[in-house]
This record gives sequence, structure tokens and C-alpha cells, in this order.
Amino acid sequence: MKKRRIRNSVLALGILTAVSTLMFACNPKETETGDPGLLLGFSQIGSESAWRIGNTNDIEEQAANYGINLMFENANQKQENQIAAIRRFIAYKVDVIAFSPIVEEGWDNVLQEAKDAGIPVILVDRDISSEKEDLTACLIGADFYSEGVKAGEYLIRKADSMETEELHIVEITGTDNSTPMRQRQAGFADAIKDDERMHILESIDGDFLKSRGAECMRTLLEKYGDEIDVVYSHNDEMTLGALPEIEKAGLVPGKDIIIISIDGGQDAIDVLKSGKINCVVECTPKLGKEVMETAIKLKNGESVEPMIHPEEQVFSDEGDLSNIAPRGY
Ligand code: GYE
Repeated sequence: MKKRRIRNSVLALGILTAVSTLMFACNPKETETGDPGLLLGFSQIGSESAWRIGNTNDIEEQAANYGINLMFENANQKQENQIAAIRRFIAYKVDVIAFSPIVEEGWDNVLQEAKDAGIPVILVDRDISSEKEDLTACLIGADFYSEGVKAGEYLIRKADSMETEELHIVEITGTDNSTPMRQRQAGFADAIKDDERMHILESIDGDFLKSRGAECMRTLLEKYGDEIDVVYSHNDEMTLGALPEIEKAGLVPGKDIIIISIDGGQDAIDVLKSGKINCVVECTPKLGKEVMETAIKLKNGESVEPMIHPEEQVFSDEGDLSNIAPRGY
């Protein structure tokens, strides 16, 4: 009997906590001081990679650091879910909207609705493509074109050091029509275009997913076999999916095939150290601090930088890999 009473009161406490959590969730603007605070609606693409999960964690941590109320929505890789989330943010009258557009096209209507409602929009990580001007306040994200250039420049140095006359490249690209896919492809192509040793055999869509990276690699190996000298993969996840397929085909990644990846998450850096990846171009997911500081400025009606690119480096077999700091994603 006694036990049951304890269990009941624990239950009652649980219900009370749940009710108050719900009340807070329905009225997230209210803070202890009565200050309405800043309400930020954030629509994330999904959870497709370590990069994306690291980005989500950083956004949540920095929102808490800056005392910003975050309405977070995960679109599970679907543009229509992002559009619906942005409409909910507008209906909720958030102060600022931030989102990472999964692809570049198709945002005009919903962004016009946000503009008409007077809610400023921050693009995080990826860009949009639109005929209309001033639909968004700014973009906080990496310079993907320069990441592609860095990957191409590494390959040219590698070819020099190997004194090779020809390199056959396969490219596993990120989500079709997304900014990182378009710009990582363009930057790499531009960097190698005047080098006669470089031949791209094929570019294939791996959608930034590990499973697709494996599938693409299987297809490419079946088609080209040991003709492949280089894999240029637009993110770590697809690279990590491709490596076991190369090994299954009896080839040694990092030796028989030069492997170039982008992101620089811990798993890829560990594989780089083991020699199975040759080069990782960094793309940092830690954009939260800039997002929060920009949201505060926008709420206060201050002007903001139209474009903020974080600093990024290259990790490769050319340098000392022993003191790379823990990556945190
Ligand atoms: O490289 C990839 C992620 O948009 C920079 O998206 C981001 C890319 C990143 O899924 O791993």
C-alpha cells in the first residue's frame, strides 16, 4: 500500500511537470523577468550526417547560451516539411526565422509570406536561388566553392608528388540542386580544368548519405574497376560509405585510390590518420553563435552582414596529423 502511494505521488508530480512544460511550450516567449525575449524559429534539413547532427547540437547550445527561445523543427529531408515549418513560424509570430534550405529553388512564396508578416529570415548553411530580391536578410554558412577549389588544389599537388601523367576521377556529389553540391562541384572542376592530367570519369548523386555513398561506389567500381584513381566525395558520410566497397573490390583506399572528402568530422579524421583517406577539407557546422548574434541584431532593427563565411582549413597526408584538436562532430 505504502509503495503504491509513493508511486502515485511520483505520478502526480510527473503530470504536474508535464503540464507546466506544456504551458511553457505554448508560451515560450515568457521569461522569468517578464521580458518577452527573442523567439527564433529554426527549420533544420534533417539528420543525414554527423555534420548535420553537429549543426543541430550547436544551434541548440548557442540558443541556450544567448537566452533565445528556440522553436526547432526537423524536416526529415523534405522541402515540403520545411515550407510547412516556416508557415507555422509565421502563424506563431516568431521574431526571426532561420532555416537551412535543402535545395536552392522553390522558396519564393513562403519567403514572401514571411516578408509580408515583417519577419526577417536568416539563411543558415545553404543558399537559395530566386529572381526576387530581399527575401532574406543574410546567409551564414561555408564558402562551398572555395572548399571545392581546395580539394582540386590538393589533387594537383598530390599528382605532382606522385609524378603521375593521368588521373581518372569519380565524383560522388551531395543532394542534387543544393548549394554545397553545386558549388563543391564547380570549385573542384574550375581548379583542375587547366590540368591535362585530370579526367573526370563520372559524377554521381550520393545525396550526402552514407548508404548512397556505398551504392554509388559499387556502381562506379562495376563500371570502371581499377581505372579509378581518385574518389572526390562531397561529404564524409558518403566517403565512409564508399571505403568498405573499395576494400571489398580488393583495392586499398588511400593507396590504390586517392580519397578526398569534405566536412572534417571526427570519424573521417580518424580514418585520415589511418591512411585510408588522403585529404579532408574542413566544413564547420558550428554556425550557432553567428546565427544567435545575427538574430538579436535583426530583432533590434540593426543592420547585419549580408554574408558570413567561417574560417576553414584542409587536413591531409601532406601535413602533421598528430595534433588535430577533437572535432566535436
Ligand atoms: O557537408 C553534409 C551535410 O550543407 C554543408 O550537408 C552542409 C552539408 C554537409 O549533410 O555532410
